[in-house]
Amino acid sequence: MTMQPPSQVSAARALVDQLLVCGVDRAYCVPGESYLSVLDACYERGLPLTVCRNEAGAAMMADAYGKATGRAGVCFVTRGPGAANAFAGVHIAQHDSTPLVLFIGQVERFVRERGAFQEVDYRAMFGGHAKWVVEINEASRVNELVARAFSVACAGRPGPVVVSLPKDMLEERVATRTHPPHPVVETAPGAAQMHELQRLLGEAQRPLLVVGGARWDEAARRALHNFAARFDLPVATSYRRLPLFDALDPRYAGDLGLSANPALVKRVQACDLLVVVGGRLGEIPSQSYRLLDMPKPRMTFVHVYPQAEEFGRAYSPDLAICATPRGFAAALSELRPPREIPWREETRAAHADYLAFSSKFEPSGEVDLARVMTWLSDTLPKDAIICNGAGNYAAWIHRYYRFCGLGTHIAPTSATMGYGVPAAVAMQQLLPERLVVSLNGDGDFLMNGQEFATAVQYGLPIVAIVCDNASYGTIRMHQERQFPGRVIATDLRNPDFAAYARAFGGFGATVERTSHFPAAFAAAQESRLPAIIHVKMDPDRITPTASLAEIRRAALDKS
Ligand SMILES: Cc1ncc(C[n+]2csc(CCOP(=O)(O)OP(=O)(O)O)c2C)c(N)n1
Repeated sequence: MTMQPPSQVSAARALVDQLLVCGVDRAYCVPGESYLSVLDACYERGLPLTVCRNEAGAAMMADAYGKATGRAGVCFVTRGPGAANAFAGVHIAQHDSTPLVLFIGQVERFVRERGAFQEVDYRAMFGGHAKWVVEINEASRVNELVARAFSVACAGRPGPVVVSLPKDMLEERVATRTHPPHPVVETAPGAAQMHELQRLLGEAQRPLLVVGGARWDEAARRALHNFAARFDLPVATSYRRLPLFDALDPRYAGDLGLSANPALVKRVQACDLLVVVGGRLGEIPSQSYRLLDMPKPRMTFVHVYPQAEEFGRAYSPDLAICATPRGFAAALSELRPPREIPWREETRAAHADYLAFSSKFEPSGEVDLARVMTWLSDTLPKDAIICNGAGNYAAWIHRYYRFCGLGTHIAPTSATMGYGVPAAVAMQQLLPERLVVSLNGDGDFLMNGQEFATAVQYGLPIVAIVCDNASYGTIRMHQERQFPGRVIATDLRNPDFAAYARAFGGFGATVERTSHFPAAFAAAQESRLPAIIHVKMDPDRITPTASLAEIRRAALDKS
């Protein structure tokens, strides 16, 4: 049989063909003259693009897509300023272990190294952030290198890959064939390691599991729940990985993130076997590296992670298992619980502590975010998706919202402001039948609030809630702790966010009392438009537990 000679197409067209082979069904972009030929190839091949208002928004949408699907999110931006704007998304994807491929139009090859218009060395720019940065200089290698970009982004610990595309290279005609997509390999634990884990569980009196990281799917999550049920193990979730374990499962012990329940922190410190599955136990879940002794925790420490380089980075494990969450979860059914489980009461107490912490209301102003969050948690469908960025307002989500399904919370572990709106846009477009709610601080919202226009453009009825305390509240809190009373650069004079929504063609409502929130939310949903609910908060209610005045007083007393 003779092989058909490959046909001649532009490298841009070869690239888009390769994307389709790699399973890409949407890309997020801000157009640029540097990669017009790729846009045209998308036009020709029917690859859907979501056109955004800022490359930061586009890259965050691609990250949210990657988080929700486990497949690489794809973003196209122009050189120089476009790439600079997209940087935030690459940073998030690195910290969150999200597979993401960022394509950047680059200057022509024949002007490289002259400091040509918007020329940037992307290896230098993204080198410390991306898993791989490649500039494709040979049109004939587009298929090979694009296929590899997806492989690298998804392998082991997933992360971002940056592909630079010189404009003239994209326009060259080449005879190429698409490459088969690389398989994404699940690594499974060895029999000896599972045997050792079985032994450790047999000896434990007070074990505790912490789940985190990426690369989970429904089957792995279910297998983990079954394992926890058979062993009656208490399970905590790592920072911003709350949906990995059902909050209402009787074994859920709570969220080991920012402002974690002090009872949970104590419980982790007092356990005799700590099994961390999928996550890194980074600075936030390790409570600023004060949770455990370094480098060797006092308890027996088992770390399950998909990339061996991570072991011992902060904490030395007694048992290191290099496996993906799916590979590990699939092996859990082999383990047998002891005939008598000594920690049953401890598991009941852990869940009771969680329930008590997440239902205790502190004093508040006219708007009580604890009650708003509880109302949302009790009222929204269990598969509603909550997206947020960073700010103290998020502490109420972590504490009061009870997540009960994979992918129901999409938020950056890098605590990057401005993520909540683009993430919600991406989620609503990906999953049109689901209710998607974006939670934002006032400072947070205006970092990428322009993507509300994208929601309007594509008819995506997200409900964006803006928690307006007229300040960069988190920083004001830190300011009061460190420099009490010396307020600078943290006050904000805000627009009317409901009017902002209407000006964009959406629905807007303002809420100044807790009791008005449900009606505003219902009206937002009934409008079937992208909506903003402007929630006016008391600036003094800065955390779920302490007011600014209390924080200032405590700081003054100390000084
Ligand atoms: C992109 C980005 N810039 C700056 C910060 C530092 N930062 C963390 S929280 C915060 C203030 C957030 O204010 P706001 O969104 O109004 O929420 P609040 O804390 O008032 O609830 C800032 C500036 C950050 N995390 N991300």
